[in-house]
Formats: sequence, C-alpha cells, structure tokens
Amino acid sequence: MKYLFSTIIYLSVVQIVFSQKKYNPNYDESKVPQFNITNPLVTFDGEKINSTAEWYQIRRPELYTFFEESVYGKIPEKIDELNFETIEQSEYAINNKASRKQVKITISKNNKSISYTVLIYLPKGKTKAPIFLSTNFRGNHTINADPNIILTDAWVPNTKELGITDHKAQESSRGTRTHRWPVEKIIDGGFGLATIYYGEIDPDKNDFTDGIHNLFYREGQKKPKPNEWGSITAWAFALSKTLDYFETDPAIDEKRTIVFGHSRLGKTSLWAGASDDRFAGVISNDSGCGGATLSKRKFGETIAIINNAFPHWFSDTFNKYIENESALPVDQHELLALIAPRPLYVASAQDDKWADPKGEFLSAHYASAVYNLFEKEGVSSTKMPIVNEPIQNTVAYHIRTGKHDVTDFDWEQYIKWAKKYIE
Ligand code: GTR
Repeated sequence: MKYLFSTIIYLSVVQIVFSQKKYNPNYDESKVPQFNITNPLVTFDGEKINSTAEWYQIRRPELYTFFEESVYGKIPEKIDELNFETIEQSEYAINNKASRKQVKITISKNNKSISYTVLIYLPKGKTKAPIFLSTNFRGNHTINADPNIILTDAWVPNTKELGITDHKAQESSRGTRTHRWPVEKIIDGGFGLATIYYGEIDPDKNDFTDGIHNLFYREGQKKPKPNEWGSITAWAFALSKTLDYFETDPAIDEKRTIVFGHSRLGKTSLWAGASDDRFAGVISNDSGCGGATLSKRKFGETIAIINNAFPHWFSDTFNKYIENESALPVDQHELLALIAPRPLYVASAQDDKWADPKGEFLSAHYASAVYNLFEKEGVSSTKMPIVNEPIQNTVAYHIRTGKHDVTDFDWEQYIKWAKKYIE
C-alpha cells in the first residue's frame, strides 16, 4: 500500500514536471517563431474581399464559422423559453446617484432550466443611458459593498482571502472586488453598469454536468460534442440573453450596450461581441491567449498551456492546434475583425507578459484592415504606443503600467472612448 502511494505521488510529480517542461511559456522575443499573418480580407480560397458587402456575404461568415466550430464551439440548438423576473429594485443606490435593479433571467430547454441574476445600476436623471455589461468572477455582491446586492447561491471557487471554503458565497466577500468596479465613476460618467456572475451559467471547472450545457443533452449524454460549446460560449450566450432582457426594459438603452470583460471574461466579451451584433461596442481587458492575442506568436500562454489548464473553456476541436499553431487558417485578429465596424477596445498591462501585450496590440492592428474597409479608423501603426498613452479610434488600444487586473486607469479610458464612439 505504502509503495503504491509513493508510486502515485512519484508519477504525479513526474507528470507535473513533464507537463511544465513540455509547455514552458516563452518570454523571449527573439524566440517568437516566424509566422504569416492571415489576411482578414482574403478568403480561405484566396479570393480578395473588396467591399463591405463581400465582407458580410463571403468572408465574415466563413471566419465566424471557423471560430464557432474550431475554437469556442457552437450552441447545439435554440432554447425553448426565456423568462425575466424583477426580484429587487430601488431608486436609491450608489450615494443616491443611481437606481438599482436585480432581474432573474431563466433559460429553459427540454423541461430543464437555469437561472442567473443581472444586477443593473443606471444613472439617475438620465433617460436611456448607454450601459456597460459584463460577467464577473466571484458573484455580483463582490463588485460593490451595497448591502442590497443578492448573494449568489451558485458554486463559487474556494478563496481563502474571501473566507470561502465550501464553494458557497459568504457575506465576508461582499464588496471585495470594488477596486475593479468603480461604479460611482461609471455612473458619474453618464453610463449604466450591469453584471452577471459567470458561475451561475456554468461553474468554471472542467465539469459539463453542472451548467447550462446540461439543458441540451440527449439521454445519456455527459458533455457537448467536439465542435459544440465550451464554457466561454456559454458565458457569452448569457450576455446575449441579458441583452434580450434589456430590449424589454424601457429604462435601458439596449442599442448602446458595451460588452466588457477581463481576462477569461475578456475572451468571453470578444466572443459575445463577435456572435451578437446587437452589442454596440466591445472591450477586452487583458484577455490574452484565446482572446485578443495572436496565437501564432507563442509568447506567454499558448494554446497547449490553456487547453491543458482549462480544457472546458473551448470546444474539443481546438485541441487540434496544440503545439500546432501554424496549422491554424486564422489568428485572433480575425476574431477582433468579426466585431467590425463596431467600436472595439483592446487593453493590456505592462507586467501581464502571460497575456502577451505585444500580441494583443498587433492583433488590434491587423484587425484594423477590416475597419478601414468600413472607413473607420483603427490602430494603424505596427509600433506599440508608449505605456499609459492610449490610441483611441474606432479600434482603441492601451498598455498601462501594472499587473493583470482592471484599474481605474482602464475604466477612465473606456469611459472617455465610449463617450466618443458609442453614439
Ligand atoms: C489564467 C489563464 C488566462 C486568463 C486568466 C484569468 O490562469 O491562463 O488565460 O484567462 O487566468 O482569467 O484570470
């Protein structure tokens, strides 16, 4: 028995060392492989795209289908029903500057259902304000100390510093993420803010039985098919369904909804924006691999590393490109291009090498060819801007000092840019 245990421990250590060795990230610019940037304006068959009509009819659909079938995975079928229920509301929130509303959204399919709650703050005295919509990491109650935000009863990751040890949200975690969510600043800027907890749609773990995917299974099915949705598509889908709710609420300007996300949730906001053109603008904050950054640079996190660590985020078909990036007929700049001509903001942080800031910047640059086709200004230079000096056109980019996070600086730029570009 003792021997068996030590063998298991030995093998696990070997496995960890092996996988770390195998998938060591590269941080040396001189070791970035030579690669071709695929042209978003040339079809897979080599045809040049000359007009916005050709973009919409020919190129965009083939690119979208590729990302849908081979990266994030497609939604198997339409849902049966969508219901909204306002469960709490007040005219006095955020120092009396905002109204607050909490709406339960229920998605039903095959006599099964899943619910999540959207928390909405709207600036007072403004009819129909533009609104930022985002998924959050630890529950709506973590974004602000507001005692009226309903605590999630969904699975949450155990987090020592938040006092969570049994996967249940605690009062002690209320307001613990306020530094990422300057609600008052957003309200003062004339914008609304809405957020949903991503774990209520699909808990962020490699288990496809506990989230929305389960509603769509045929008998005996335990996980989606290889080209079907991973968690990122599920989270993005919930953002779209939230927009369906916005369309029913006269207080919200659903036509000026900017989808925002940080990190894995930045990957989610990009995919949501590409999948649903009702989003008026898209912001990716430090989204990195599988988000804004170019996969073929293989700098920082790679397709191998991400699929190894988070096998549930993407469709299984994406595994084909593990240590095989050169076989990809696209790169992530073409995901960004799918958002054109709508305003797009890509942001990086200087110390966030894992997300490859240069790859995020170049991706915004190469996507700009499609924006130019629409006579919109993108990121024209191939030279990265100075740190903390944003480029703000229809495509915007900044790299700020500091680590992987969302800061006041980031929000100040988003507000300024959105005021100008989200008309
Ligand atoms: C990391 C992951 C990144 C990023 C990040 C996050 O562990 O490797 O791709 O998504 O998590 O979401 O915070």
